[in-house]
Formats: sequence, structure tokens, C-alpha cells
Amino acid sequence: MAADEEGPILATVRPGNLKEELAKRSGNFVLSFGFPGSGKTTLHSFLMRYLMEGGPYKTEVVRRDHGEGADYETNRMITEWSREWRHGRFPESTPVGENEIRELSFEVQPMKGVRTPLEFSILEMSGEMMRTVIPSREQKPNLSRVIRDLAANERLNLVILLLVNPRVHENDNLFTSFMSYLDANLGGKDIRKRAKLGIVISDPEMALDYLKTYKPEFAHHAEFRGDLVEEFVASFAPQTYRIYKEWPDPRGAMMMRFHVGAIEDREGMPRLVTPDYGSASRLFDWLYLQFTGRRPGPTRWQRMWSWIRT
Ligand SMILES: Nc1nc2c(ncn2[C@@H]2O[C@H](COP(=O)(O)OP(=O)(O)OP(=O)(O)O)[C@@H](O)[C@H]2O)c(=O)[nH]1
Ligand SMILES: [Mg+2]
Repeated sequence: MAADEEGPILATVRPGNLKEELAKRSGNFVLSFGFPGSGKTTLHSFLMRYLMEGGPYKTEVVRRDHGEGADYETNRMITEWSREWRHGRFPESTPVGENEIRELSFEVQPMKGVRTPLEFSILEMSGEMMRTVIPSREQKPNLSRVIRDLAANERLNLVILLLVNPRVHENDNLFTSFMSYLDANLGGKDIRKRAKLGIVISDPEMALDYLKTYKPEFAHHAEFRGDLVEEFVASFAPQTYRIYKEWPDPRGAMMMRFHVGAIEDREGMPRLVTPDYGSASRLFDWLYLQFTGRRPGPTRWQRMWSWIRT
């Protein structure tokens, strides 16, 4: 296939209207929350790339026909993401506006071992519409109805991913304002008892620079992983760290970096030169476990068998 030729996108169509539906829907949902530029679209598009091209899965995009051309737009977005990644380019920032919010659903079938298919949705939405949750002197905290409906819907299995943007200092303020907003607006129901929590640090190279700048004792570290991830959150987002530590079910809470591979600077723009699906695979394994209760792929027996044979 030529570099710019589009491969087929397998699709199943389910009817629905995004705004009306989210309040009533059941199923699995991932809500990525973070400032503009915190890497939500990068994570969504790279995870999609892993599931459709990089990993041992058969993945179909489930089209939800939300009417008014939204479906066509979703299509265009997926095609654009695939094309841009093929050239190593990061996705564009998501347009602002309620009408620009898109839901994307995937049906993922592992090809080996535990083959239970998983269907889950993600929400593509601009971070500009999330930062309004921070109260200011002029403005009460405010959040899109789409997010409120998602958080209030007890039939959904909800995973909240908090995307930490290593370029800004106010991540802690954003996430604690978000939790306070949910506490005040879900009729007394505690989102912590129902949802799972993932804290994800995008752009690990930038996070490492930041850590080294403010904590010289980390100057000798070459890679941002393991303990450094926890150190970063504990130091620069201490209240968010507490939320994570106090999550009612510790098995439903995780923290990770999101690394996409080796990056070069081309005329001031980052360019992915060697993709690395390690983070995408770890994230998907965790999501699969949260939603299905099992790990995808080879069972323990299959892993042991292949170990004996090698
Ligand atoms: N070098 C590098 N840059 C990254 C990485 N992840 C994200 N970026 C940069 O951050 C930019 C913003 O990422 P997005 O994924 O668009 O952020 P977003 O949260 O979707 O932003 P909004 O849609 O505006 O809310 C990307 O275009 C990249 O330039 C990374 O791992 N490495
Ligand atoms: Mg975006």
C-alpha cells in the first residue's frame, strides 16, 4: 500500500444521539481530562493506531450515527490521524465547541489467549472546555453537560484519565477543581466509588527536563519512568497524588507515562521517527483489565508453555 493510500476502516453502525444518549447509555467509557496540549488527542490517536496496526488485535471502529454530519466528521478525523501518524506528525489540537465533541467507539478482539472482545468509547473534546472547571473571581466553575452526563450515569463503567501536561504548573488546580465539581454536582454520589482512575503524564522528555530543573537530585537520570513518574506527580501535583493514593479501590487506580517513541525536532515541530507501542500496550492492558476483569492476550499457561519451549 502506498504511504498515503487509506486502508479500509471496518465499521459497525449503532444509532444514537451523543448528547441525549450519554445520560442513558451503558457500557465502557474512557474520559480523558486535561489542559489544552496535555496530550489527550495524542493518546487517543496513538492508542487507536496501536489497536488497529501495532498490536495483536482485530479492531473495528464502531460508528455511532449521531446525525448532522457528525459521523462523517468522525470518519474524517480517524483518517486524518492515521495519515498524520504515518508521517510521524502529532495530531492537531481539537476544535473548541460543544458541536465539535466526538465520541469514538472501538470493538477490540485479542488475537491470542483471552479473546473476550472489548467494546469501549472515548471522548474527543478540547481542553479549553475543561479548564472552565477552575473557579475564578469572575466565573463560577462550569463544565460541559456531556461530561456531567457521563459522570452521573451509573450504568457506565467509567475510567477517568487525568492527563498531566508537563508544560504547565496548574495541573493540580485543574484536577482538584474537577473532583470538587463532581462532588458538588452528582447529587452526593461519590465518583471515586464507581470510576477507575488513571494518571497519565504525556511528553515524558519534557517531564524529565522539568523534574531536573526543579529537583537537581534527579539530574543523572536519563529516562522518565518507574519511580520518577510517581515522584513527578507527588512533587508537582501533590493534591492529585493524594486523590490517587486514597482511591477507594487501589486496583482501580494507576499512574504511568505515555511514551510514543523516539522524537526528533524538525523545524521546531516534534516528529516521531521510531514509534514505540510500550505505553499504548500497557495502557490498553490496564483498560482491558478494568473493563473485563481479565488481562488480554496469552493466558498464564500459554506464557509458561512458550517459555518452556524456548
Ligand atoms: N515531543 C513530544 N510532544 C508531545 C508529546 N505528546 C504530546 N506532544 C505535543 O503536545 C501537543 C499537544 O497534544 P494534543 O494531543 O493535541 O493535546 P490535547 O490535550 O488533545 O489538546 P486540546 O485538543 O487542545 O485540548 C502535540 O501536538 C505535540 O506537539 C510527546 O510525547 N512528545
Ligand atoms: Mg485534543
